[in-house]
Amino acid sequence: MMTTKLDSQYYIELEEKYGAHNYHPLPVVLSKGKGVYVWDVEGKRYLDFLSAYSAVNQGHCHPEIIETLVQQAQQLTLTSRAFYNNVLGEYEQFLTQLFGYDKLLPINTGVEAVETAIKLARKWGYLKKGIPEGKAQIIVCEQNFHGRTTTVISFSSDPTAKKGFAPYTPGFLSIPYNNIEALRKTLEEHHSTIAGFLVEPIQGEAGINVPDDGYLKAAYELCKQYNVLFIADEIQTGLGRTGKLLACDYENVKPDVLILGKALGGGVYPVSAVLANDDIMLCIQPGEHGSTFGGNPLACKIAITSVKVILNENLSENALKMGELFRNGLKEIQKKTNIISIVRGKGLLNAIVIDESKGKTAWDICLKFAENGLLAKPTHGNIIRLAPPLIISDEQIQESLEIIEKSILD
Ligand code: IF1
Repeated sequence: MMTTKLDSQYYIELEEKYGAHNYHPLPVVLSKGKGVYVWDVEGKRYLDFLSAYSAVNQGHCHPEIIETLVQQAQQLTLTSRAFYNNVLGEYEQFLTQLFGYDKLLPINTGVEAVETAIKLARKWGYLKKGIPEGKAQIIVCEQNFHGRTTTVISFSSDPTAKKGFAPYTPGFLSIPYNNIEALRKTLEEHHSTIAGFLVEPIQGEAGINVPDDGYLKAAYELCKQYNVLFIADEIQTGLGRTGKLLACDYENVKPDVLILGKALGGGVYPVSAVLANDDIMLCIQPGEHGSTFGGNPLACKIAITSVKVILNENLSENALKMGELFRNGLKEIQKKTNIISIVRGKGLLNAIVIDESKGKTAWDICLKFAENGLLAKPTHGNIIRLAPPLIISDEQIQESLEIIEKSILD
């Protein structure tokens, strides 16, 4: 019989030996999830404050989503787009009507949806805006995170994600985030060749970087002025996470191109999508873009249920309320210590910035959190992202605050 301690160690060593070393996980081996909780192989329970980077907004193994998965898996899972299937159209109708767009393009992972949006913007630039062939540019923001393909890392400012993977894809202009003047200047100078402005409504990887109120609206209006597509990457901020269905809703901005992913798959399946009106979406014609798995009936059914759960359970509203409660609690803890230099976020997308000069690293604190029953992960060294499933209750928020306080003051 192995001791329980050896159990975790066994799985960790297995991954270390046989898996590529492209991640550095916290030393916790999970084997079960339900709602806001996950359990490790020793049976220890944790509050999940990462939610698979916001892919599990509905909570782990949501019964309706699992039921949908099982039902559809027994009917039909994959046809490819060589044929029609009886779920894709209804899914497209549901999501386009919900968000108010003419069309949806279904794809699988977040970065594929970002790639889709880039291709769409370039095509629109040539066909509709009249940009000379090969000259289209897209404005992006410094500290962005949009995924890991060669094109997308080409405009990353994170050396870890980018260095050593050259040559890079040209056609991107990087400007400071949350800086309207920088956007205005770049548009003034280059507008005739600019097809789109790609932006995260809140920068996730950058450490939950919330822009000033009015930034998105002003950026959108500048885009209109210069006939440039406003492309919102709501892969992480979308579907209730920030306290509204979309983070752009805070400023009544309707992106020309909306990118969704993560929680669209309810934490059980990779599902992503790009939404736009006909004038833009129909620039892509049959054969010009696609994917084997995009729009498969299993994905579509899961996505319908995943979004319905967010709507029916009022998860945006809950994220707003619980987020308020949570940040207030964090600010109370902050008063008792000099370790937390900043508390920030919106809805349930939050972060604390750790002053590591006080002797504890963010990594050490996350290990302490885990020991005390809460899982979170540092980003950019000294920032800890705190983003539980949106179904979290009042009591569970209190429970999390107690763990955080105990771990930090210890
Ligand atoms: C990893 C970060 C989060 C995203 C936005 C597109 C994608 C992501 C706004 C790509 C993905 C993930 C991927 C994950 C880590 C994670 C992350 F810390 F790196 F930045 F969430 F904050 N747009 N974000 O956040 O989506 O292709 O992965 O489905 O390990 O790379 P994907």
